[in-house]
Amino acid sequence: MALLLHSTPERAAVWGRIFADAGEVFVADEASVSDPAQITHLACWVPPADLARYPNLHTVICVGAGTDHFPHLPVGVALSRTLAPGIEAMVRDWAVMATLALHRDLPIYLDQATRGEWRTHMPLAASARRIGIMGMGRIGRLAAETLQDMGFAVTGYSRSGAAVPGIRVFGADALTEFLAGADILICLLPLTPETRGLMNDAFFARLPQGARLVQAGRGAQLDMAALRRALESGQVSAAMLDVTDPEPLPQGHWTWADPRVWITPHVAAHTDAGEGARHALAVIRAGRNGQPLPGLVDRDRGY
Ligand code: NDP
Ligand code: OXD
Repeated sequence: MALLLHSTPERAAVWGRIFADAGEVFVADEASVSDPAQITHLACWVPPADLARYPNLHTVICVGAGTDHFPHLPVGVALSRTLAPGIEAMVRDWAVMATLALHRDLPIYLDQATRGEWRTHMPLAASARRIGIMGMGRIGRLAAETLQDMGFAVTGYSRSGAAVPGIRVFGADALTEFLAGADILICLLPLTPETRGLMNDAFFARLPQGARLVQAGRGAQLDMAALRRALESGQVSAAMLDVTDPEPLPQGHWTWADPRVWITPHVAAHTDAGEGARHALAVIRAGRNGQPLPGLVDRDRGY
């Protein structure tokens, strides 16, 4: 039984030390695999091309939270998404940063600054701004708590509508009602067949006029042409995007030059190497003890 890491030498060095301390067998890269039959676990962000090379592979561990880029794992191979706690905190920080920037009209002021224009726009108190968070999972719940503590009026939306203490959560059948109350919409959804292309013309039409968008889920959830139309009509007034489709977003894409849209290059979170390795150890041990795998992805549900 051995874990193969498909990552950078720097990360492999950290994982190697943690696995050595734990007495687990660790292979730092594909070139170091002497016996492919020994590999039972693979940890990676992007999987290596030829998984069939490892006949005894039974568990793949995604070192990121989103696993939409693992659609074709061999039947019988379990998929675990990392539960590294630093990811949740980092995406929460990015979402709060983007929300505050939109709440306090930063895109307008940055645009005015390019012309040296001193013009004020009436600021709103946090309590007067309704924040709607799509995706009330590990990250969405943390963002919701933080924004609520800052005084914003926060609601959530999830597939199940499962209760979150102190926050009204709408279920998948109440999207229209949820969107109608989202002055700033934050997307923290996984990419699944249901969420692909979700943010389209009809979707934007259900938001309050002039709504603002914070997108840290996955690029393919957002129809960029629909966003452009919503910006032109004033239905959406500004957007901050950390994820795009495609990534990297090509030079010359209209969003780069549009002062209402601010883009960061998928940097909301980065998995800490040590936290990633400790999650992998927890997966190995749970499997060995016949316990549920931490972070197990439901392949039918898609997250
Ligand atoms: P979780 O699996 O913990 O939570 C997912 C949430 O989305 C759940 O609340 C789930 O509902 C909800 N959901 C799923 N499908 C639907 C649907 N069709 N309609 C409504 N709600 C739905 O995921 P995380 O919070 O850990 O991460 C969420 C996503 O954030 C990742 O999948 C990834 O795409 C993105 N991400 C982006 C990063 C970045 O750097 N930009 C970094 C990390 C993550 P329910 O509660 O009912 O199951
Ligand atoms: C992601 C991540 O899922 O960085 O985007 O974890």
